[in-house]
Amino acid sequence: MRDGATDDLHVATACPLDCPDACSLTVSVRDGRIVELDGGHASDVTRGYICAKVRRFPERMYGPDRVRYPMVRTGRKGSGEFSRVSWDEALEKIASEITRVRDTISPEAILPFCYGGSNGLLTQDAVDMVLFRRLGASRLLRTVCAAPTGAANQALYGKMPSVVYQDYPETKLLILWGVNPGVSGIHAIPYIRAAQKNGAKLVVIDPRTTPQARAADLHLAIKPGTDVVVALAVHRYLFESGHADQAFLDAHTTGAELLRAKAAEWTFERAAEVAGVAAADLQQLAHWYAGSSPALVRCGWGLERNRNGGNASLAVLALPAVGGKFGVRGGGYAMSNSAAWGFTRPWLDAPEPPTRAINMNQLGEVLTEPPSPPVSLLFVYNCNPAATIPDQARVLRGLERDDLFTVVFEQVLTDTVPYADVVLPATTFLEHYDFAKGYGPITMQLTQPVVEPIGEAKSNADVFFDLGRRLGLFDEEQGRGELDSLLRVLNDLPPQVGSDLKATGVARPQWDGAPVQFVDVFPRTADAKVHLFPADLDREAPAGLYAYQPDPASDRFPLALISPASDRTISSTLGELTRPEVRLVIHPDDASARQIGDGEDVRIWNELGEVRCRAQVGTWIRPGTVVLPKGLWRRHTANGYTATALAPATLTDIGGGACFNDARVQVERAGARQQAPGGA
Ligand SMILES: Nc1nc2c(c(=O)[nH]1)N[C@H]1C(S)=C(S)[C@@H](COP(=O)(O)OP(=O)(O)OC[C@H]3O[C@@H](n4cnc5c(=O)[nH]c(N)nc54)[C@H](O)[C@@H]3O)O[C@H]1N2
Ligand SMILES: Nc1nc2c(c(=O)[nH]1)N[C@H]1C(S)=C(S)[C@@H](COP(=O)(O)OP(=O)(O)OC[C@H]3O[C@@H](n4cnc5c(=O)[nH]c(N)nc54)[C@H](O)[C@@H]3O)O[C@H]1N2
Ligand SMILES: [Mo]
Repeated sequence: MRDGATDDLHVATACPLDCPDACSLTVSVRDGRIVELDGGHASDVTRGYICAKVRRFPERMYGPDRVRYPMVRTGRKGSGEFSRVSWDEALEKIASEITRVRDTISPEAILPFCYGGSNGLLTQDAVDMVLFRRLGASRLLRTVCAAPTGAANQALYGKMPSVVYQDYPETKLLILWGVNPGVSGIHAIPYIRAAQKNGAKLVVIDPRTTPQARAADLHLAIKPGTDVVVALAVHRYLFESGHADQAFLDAHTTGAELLRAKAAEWTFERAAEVAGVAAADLQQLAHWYAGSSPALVRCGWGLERNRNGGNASLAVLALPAVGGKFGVRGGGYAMSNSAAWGFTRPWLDAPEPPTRAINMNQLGEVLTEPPSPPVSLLFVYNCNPAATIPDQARVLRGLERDDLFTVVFEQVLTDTVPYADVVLPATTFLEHYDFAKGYGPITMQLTQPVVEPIGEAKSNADVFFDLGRRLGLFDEEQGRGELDSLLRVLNDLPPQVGSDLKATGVARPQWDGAPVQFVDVFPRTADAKVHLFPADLDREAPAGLYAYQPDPASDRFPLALISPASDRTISSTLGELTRPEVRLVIHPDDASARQIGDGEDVRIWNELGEVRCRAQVGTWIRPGTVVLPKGLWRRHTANGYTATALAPATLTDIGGGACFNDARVQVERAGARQQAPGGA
């Protein structure tokens, strides 16, 4: 479409970044350059507006931190000294290193390392995965996020599609549990407000007083990691007060009696003591939940990132089954809808080899205490592990290893790039094709290139295809890169989805994108029942199902540190843009006990590391808990370490997930300021 007045070109596309909303976009282009990015109307929920950070995406594309051409390392690892080479030289070097490691050590000494850069169907688990499978590389367990909630949702319901934003206004009780949509999925907010306007009560369960908590009828500012006992106290009430839906339990579930037995010990008083809230508030929550229909639990990811995260997710997601909340529009649960489409990836035509699996949360340990065979070649793409993986100091030590060959395929000069032996420039979603699949709203949209690639940047599909051919793993039959992959995916998608995407750029599932649970969609477990006490998870969890493992706080490290999503970045993506100074949020009681005033320099530390920045004293965090944002870059703190330096590399009880919100720390005044913080 051309704009008569300015002659700008307006291109419709979609945002595939790691956020539930998957916004449709309108991008304005002038003389081959993007001049504006705004919301589109193709998706049902974008409604013409987008978040402030993605609006700034052109600054990222054209900015000074952009990787524009391939480079090889010339200085020591971490120094960031590189010289420019051609694509041919860079790929030949990588191919020869892959061959060397494969032939002289083991194919399993190669580890592809990728996560959430783009959640699209083309940029991940496509050509890249075929290449690494054919090589026989180690497999990566992609557990840094959503592993516990995913395992719980899978075991209970086989990841049945869940309630979408559009149906929130139908509910009478909305519980936002460990989720902060005002930051992490902003298009939910108008629907939450509509629900409240329609008379719904709002409950927020979060250690922070988020804006949604402020607007809530009830805010439970629980201690991090105690969600499992809060949910079990509600279960106990439902079972013991006659509010469990016995007919539903008999017809549609297994294991209800075992869950009931686990919940029995959690009286409101006991659970309140563990969670650090008033018993009367727990009772209020239970009464409202028992008495409301439709009632909706919107489960987020804040509650999964601790030692009890898997059991917490199970207990929370099991509530609508016990309470009988399914079968009505606006009732049930809302969790990730990433699996809602229900198709696997037929274009992934290389079977998964039975090679070694490495949990990505343990990268630091894997690199510094090498297993046999060691990881000798690390191929990083769609991920920024130097900033986002737990135990940052150890990850960085591992990346410094001289006998490790590291490839970083990136859009910008992230904190991981300085550790690369070879850097490859990647296109962004405004320069390549992709499929944007939301995990809040259930839509799929075509992402298309809006401008020519910047510098010599190339798409994942093109680069992995080229590399595979150099290694003799691909021939012409696998196509020639991105466009062939695009067509392959379009043809392999379910027919209606593929043809809708071709015709309009957007597809919705058959129930028009807004399924009612137990009316339009049902559990996708083998027997179509809800498994309230899944035996395999019971064996996996160290203390068994629905167990609470106590708070690890000690006299040395008495404070819990959490690092929730911020409105400045998506994980660490966009962290290169200027942002306000980063501060540690601390409650006035904790601050005054340490003689810390607002704005003073502090040192936050534990046995894994230390972070230095300034304090922000505020009552919007419960006493005993402190907050740093997720997704910081090393330049954002005074000493170059972030919250991930304090996050333990221990795993969650279920799913092998990351424990970002399970850090225990001490905080003290840092005295005179040594060094100004980076950023703006
Ligand atoms: N702007 C923005 N949007 C994002 C992202 C981003 O980085 N920035 N990240 C995207 C990604 S990758 C994800 S996974 C999602 C995450 O989306 P959310 O789940 O909303 O993200 P978080 O901020 O990690 O956690 C939500 C809330 O949980 C609270 N919390 C922390 N610990 C606990 C606990 O033990 N129990 C309870 N009940 N609450 C707790 C935090 O205070 C926070 O307010 O957001 C996506 N959207
Ligand atoms: N302290 C703390 N840390 C956390 C969390 C927390 O709660 N607290 N939460 C975690 C969560 S929820 C998540 S999901 C992880 C995410 O952690 P990561 O997977 O590391 O995600 P990002 O930080 O977004 O980094 C993605 C990188 O991929 C690149 N990229 C994007 N698209 C492409 C592409 O098409 N090709 C290539 N080659 N590269 C591309 C981007 O430029 C970006 O640098 O972070 C985790 N880190
Ligand atoms: Mo995430």
